[in-house]
Amino acid sequence: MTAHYQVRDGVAVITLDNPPVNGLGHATRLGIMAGMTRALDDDSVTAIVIAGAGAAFSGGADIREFGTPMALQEPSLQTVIDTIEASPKPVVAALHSVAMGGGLELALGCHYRVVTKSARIALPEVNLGLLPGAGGTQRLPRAIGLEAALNLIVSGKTTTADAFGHTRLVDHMVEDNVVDAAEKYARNVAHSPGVHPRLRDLEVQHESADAYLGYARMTVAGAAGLPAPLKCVEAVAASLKPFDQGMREEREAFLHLMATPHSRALRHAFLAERAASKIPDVPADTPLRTLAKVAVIGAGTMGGGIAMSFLNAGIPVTLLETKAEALERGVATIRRNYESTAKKGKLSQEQVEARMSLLCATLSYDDIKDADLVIEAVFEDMGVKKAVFRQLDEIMKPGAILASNTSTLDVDAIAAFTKRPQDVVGMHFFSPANVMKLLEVVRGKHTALDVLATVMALAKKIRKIAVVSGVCDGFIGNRMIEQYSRQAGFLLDEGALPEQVDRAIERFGFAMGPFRMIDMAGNDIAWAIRKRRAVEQPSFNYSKTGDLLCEAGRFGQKAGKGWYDYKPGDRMAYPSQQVNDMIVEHSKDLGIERRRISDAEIVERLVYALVNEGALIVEEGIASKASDVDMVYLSGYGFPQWRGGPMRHADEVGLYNVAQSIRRYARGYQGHAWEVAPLLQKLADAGRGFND
Ligand code: 3H9
Repeated sequence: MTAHYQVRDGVAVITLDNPPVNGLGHATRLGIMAGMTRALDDDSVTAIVIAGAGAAFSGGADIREFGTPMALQEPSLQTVIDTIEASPKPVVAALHSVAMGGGLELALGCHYRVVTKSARIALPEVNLGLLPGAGGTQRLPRAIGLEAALNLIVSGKTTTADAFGHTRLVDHMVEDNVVDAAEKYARNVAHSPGVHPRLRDLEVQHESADAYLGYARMTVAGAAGLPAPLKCVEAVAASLKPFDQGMREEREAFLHLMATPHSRALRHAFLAERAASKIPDVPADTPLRTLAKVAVIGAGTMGGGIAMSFLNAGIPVTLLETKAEALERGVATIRRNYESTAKKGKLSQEQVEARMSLLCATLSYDDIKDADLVIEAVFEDMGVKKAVFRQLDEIMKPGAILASNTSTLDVDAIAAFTKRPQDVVGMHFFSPANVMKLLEVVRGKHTALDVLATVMALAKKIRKIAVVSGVCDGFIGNRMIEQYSRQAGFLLDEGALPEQVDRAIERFGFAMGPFRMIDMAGNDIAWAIRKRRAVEQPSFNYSKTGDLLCEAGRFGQKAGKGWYDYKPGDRMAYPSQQVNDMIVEHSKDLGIERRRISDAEIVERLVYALVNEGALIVEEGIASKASDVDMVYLSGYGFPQWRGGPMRHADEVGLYNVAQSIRRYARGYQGHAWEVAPLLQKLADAGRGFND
């Protein structure tokens, strides 16, 4: 049963009970309807309360049902709400903890709402590329006013209920014990004369609705390519019309949005994020190791950023360096970062001090030996890592988790420097570590299951999106980006220029094209990787343009010149005549007659390079599922959210079509770089997708 029924002293209490968040799936909707029927048929019942069991009133419609026939199966949420609203016996919603999406819409259909002050209220459908589709766009403006409702619906943001104390959204506010309060409230209103209040009967008033809505339309028009925000505005605008007409317009827009690729991708991204925390062979009830004390080794950019991630979550950190000067510099940088956030008004001075007070700086390994977790963020060199891990193995207490922030080195080799490889794990933060959401958790051959479970739980605490990767060169993200960057280079050889490549992929939705990105990260870093690769894998070739660029000292933004020119104090990338001439000259040297390359080809080659490598990564078990690859790209590499990640995008295009394109590119310039990944081919042949 996903909804319980009980009668207490003349009040029927229908309790939603569909863990984890009482999603309003088909079984729950059936349960509510069954409860309503029983309550209406029972003469001893004078009023009805609808409440939620556990940690939520309701998180809304069951997202996992979307795209299946169950989503629209009767009784629909609409039918449930209509039944409640038409009930001759008063229905009181008891809202606690979370009332979101369809959950809030269900409550708005009740006659009264008793609410805990701290309940989190939202209509977040827009984040899923949707709009509230069970009357939210019509009833919320009637409850809290046009402007407030529009803001909530278009932003999808969560607000605590105390902000609505003075509105028709809340009939009675309580601190806690909401069900008791709702029962009491229900008894009081049970015998009120006349019909019970229905939000649908109110009119939406606004002094200058046309002007306001015109402004809102203009504002959301900037939400590039996304249809939902504008549809939200239109649906809320329809709340000025008669209720039933507004409901019809809302319904039509909801069904339209549900079928868009944007919504499919955003729903995928939502579920992929939750799925990433689940590791197939790590049971959900794996006991976690205690993590009370954390240490970070290395106070450089990475170590400082990692330390800040913990301080931001209220977790004390000991920061260790070998030289006093480097340690002082590291601590000063952390303080400066916080002070600058405070200057922007995003932190109070007290918060700055509170965070700094959790930071302890030391030059002695003795001060970290009883830490539960130590994260090494020292120079990316196996010799240096070896010295650190030998030392850690000697001094750290038994059971401590020893983590490396390496982005390129073999975690199994690092683990082998210790006598406790089961306690060693990779924690690959992305720079700036205090800002970037992605954390690749690198699972070594011997990493213990409870170490993985503990690190994944910790990631949630420090608000990172953790994805598990097996050990391979570059792990998931950088291994894939290498193929993408390779194609970007080959495109230059053939006829494109950096600004065209960047513009094409940015129009596709990437936050930043490959050349602007590498100018920011530093061309010298990629150069060093290519040099290493030339020794390890001589047959793995690249366009030489990147080397020519570095030989000219054009290392990127930090040098004031890279693929683009930069002006002091200005991060804007200006196309460089010198670089463009160098590229054209290089094509001539190769004997290539440059051709006009379409933006569509640029996008396909870059994105399919990711997809094909992603398929190999899934096939090899480096990622345990395709949606993990998507999460890496959505949270760490600026892949457009509304495309759901490279693998999801490939599913949308159709794997057959992706494989065909790859085969076509394999016949072109540097075609040896393309070979359809066996998993991609297998799924294409079976008419399936990566995420099916
Ligand atoms: C809608 O309502 C449409 C209607 O307008 C119209 C209908 C006709 N369904 O985030 P967490 C699961 S659209 C199913 O880690 P937290 C989630 O997958 C919906 N499952 O926890 C995860 O499962 P698992 C509008 C859901 O405490 C578990 O709950 N509503 C749903 O950090 C824990 O999730 C939304 O968009 C759902 N609706 O945050 C609300 N919600 O353990 C989206 C969550 O198996 N949800 N799950 O991995 C949220 O914002 C957060 O999950 C919430 C809890 C704040 C509720």
